[in-house]
Amino acid sequence: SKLQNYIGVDLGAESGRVMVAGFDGKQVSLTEKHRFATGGVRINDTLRWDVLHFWREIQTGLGKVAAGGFENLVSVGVDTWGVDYVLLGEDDEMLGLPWHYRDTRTRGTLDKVASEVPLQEVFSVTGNQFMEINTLFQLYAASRSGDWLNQAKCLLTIPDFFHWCLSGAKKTEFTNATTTQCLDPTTCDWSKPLLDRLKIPSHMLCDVIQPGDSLGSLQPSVCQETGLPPINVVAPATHDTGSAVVAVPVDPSWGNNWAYISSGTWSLVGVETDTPILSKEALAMNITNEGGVDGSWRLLKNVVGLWLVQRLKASFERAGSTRTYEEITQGAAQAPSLVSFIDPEDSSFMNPPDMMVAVAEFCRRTNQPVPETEASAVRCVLESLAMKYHNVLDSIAELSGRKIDVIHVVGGGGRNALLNQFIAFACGVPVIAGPVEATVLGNVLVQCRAAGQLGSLNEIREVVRNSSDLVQFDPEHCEAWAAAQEKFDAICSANTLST
Ligand code: LRH
Repeated sequence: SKLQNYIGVDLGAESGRVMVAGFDGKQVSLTEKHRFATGGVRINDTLRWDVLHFWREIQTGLGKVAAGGFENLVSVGVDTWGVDYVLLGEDDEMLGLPWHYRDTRTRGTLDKVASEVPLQEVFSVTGNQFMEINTLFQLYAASRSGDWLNQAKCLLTIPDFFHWCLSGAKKTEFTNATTTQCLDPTTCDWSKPLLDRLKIPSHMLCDVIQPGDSLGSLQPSVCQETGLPPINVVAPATHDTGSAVVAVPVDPSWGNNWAYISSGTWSLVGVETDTPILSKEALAMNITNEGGVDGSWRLLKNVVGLWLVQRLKASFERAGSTRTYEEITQGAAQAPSLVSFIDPEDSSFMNPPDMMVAVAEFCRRTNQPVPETEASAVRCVLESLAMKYHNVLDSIAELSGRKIDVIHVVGGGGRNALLNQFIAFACGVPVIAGPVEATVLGNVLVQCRAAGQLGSLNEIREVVRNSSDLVQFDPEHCEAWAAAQEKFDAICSANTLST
C-alpha cells in the first residue's frame, strides 16, 4: 500500500526529538528530524521545566519536517514522561512555572498523606506505587502552599499541554492520567472522593480521552509557524512507558511468559496484564498499575534507571571528562566485576549535587570498597541495577502468577550492551534488546491504527518485529551472580531498616 507518514514527538527527561515515521503497511522506517536537550532548570532553589523552550524546539522540528518533502503526512502525536503538569487559568493563561518531579517540594508529603488517608485506601482507588514524584503528592504540596490551584481552570499533563499547543484541545489522555495517582483504575475516572478527602481541588481536571483519539487539526498559528498543512493531532499512548510497551516485539504464539524493562532515565520493570492488581500484596511490594492501550495494564515497578549513569557522566564532566556514554560503558566493561553495590532506590540518589560522591558515600556507609575510578563507579551502578531488576521481577512474577522466561529491554537504554548482559546474568534468563526506538514506534503505530492502517495490538507488534533489529543476551556466570545477589540483597535490606 501507499506510504503514509506520521510525526512522533517524544520528550524524555534528558532529551526530546521529532521523528517522521513512514509506514508502508508492513514496516516502519524512522527519520530523526530534530533533537534537543531537555532537563530541568534550577531557579531560586526550585526545579522547573522550561516548557516554552520545549515548545519552540518542537515547532523547529515540525518546521524541518515541513521542509523535508514528506508526502502523505497524516498526523502528529506527543508522548513524554509522566506525573508532571501545567496549569491554565482564565482565558487559558499559563499559571506559574511547571514543576519538575525532582523538585524537593514534595519531600515528606507521603507521610502527611498517610496520616490523612490510610495508604491501603489510597492504593485501592489509584493502583499506583507510592512515590512522592507522583502528581497526587505534587498537588498535595501545591494545595498546602497556595500554589495557583484555586485559580486554575485546567490541569494538563505534559503531553496534554503540547497537544493543546498543537490543536487547542484541552484533554487528558488516559495512559498518562494513570501515572498521576489521581485516577481510579476500576472506574477509569478521576478519584475525586480521594482528592476531596485530601482537600486537593479537582475542579481543574479534564475529560479523559483514549490513546488513538483525535484532538482536531493543527491550529492555524502552528501551520504558519512551521509550514505544515493542517494535519490531524492524534493522541498516542502519551505516557512514554505506555508507548514503549506497545512496541515490545512479542508474538502472541510465544505465550505470556515475558517481561519488559523500558529503559531510560527510569527503568520500568514489569509485565502486561488484563486487569489492575490492587491486592494487599501489590501494596506491600509497592508496585504500580499503569493503563495501556486496548484495556491492557502494566504491572510494574518504577526503578531509578540510567539517571544514575547520566548524573555520573555529569560528575565526570565537571572533572574535565568529555567521554560519551559509549566510552564510559566501555570503561566499565574493563573494571573488576561484582565488587561493591548500591541500593538504587536509596533517597540519596534522587538528585544529589554530585553522583560520584553519592555513590562513594553509599559504599563507605555500607562498609564496601569505595569505587575510586569512573569505570568502577559505573560498573557498580550497572551491576546494582541488574540485581535490582532481578528482585523486582521476582516480586512481579509472584504477584501475577507469571513465569518469566525472557526479558525484553526496550528504549534507549537497550543500547547499553553491558547492562543488557548484566540483566541476563542477574536474572538468569535471556534478554532481548530492542527496539531502542520503542517509544516513538509505539507512538506512531497507535497513530497508524487511528488512521485505519492497522488493527490489534498484536498487529502493531508484528510491524515492530518487522521493523527492528533485536539482539539477544544469554545468561552466564550464574553462580558468581547468585552469590553477589545475596550481598546486594543484604545491603538493600539493611539500608531499608536504617532509612
Ligand atoms: C519515564 C517516566 C516514568 C515515570 C517518570 C516520571 O520516562 O514516564 O514512567 O513516571 O517518567
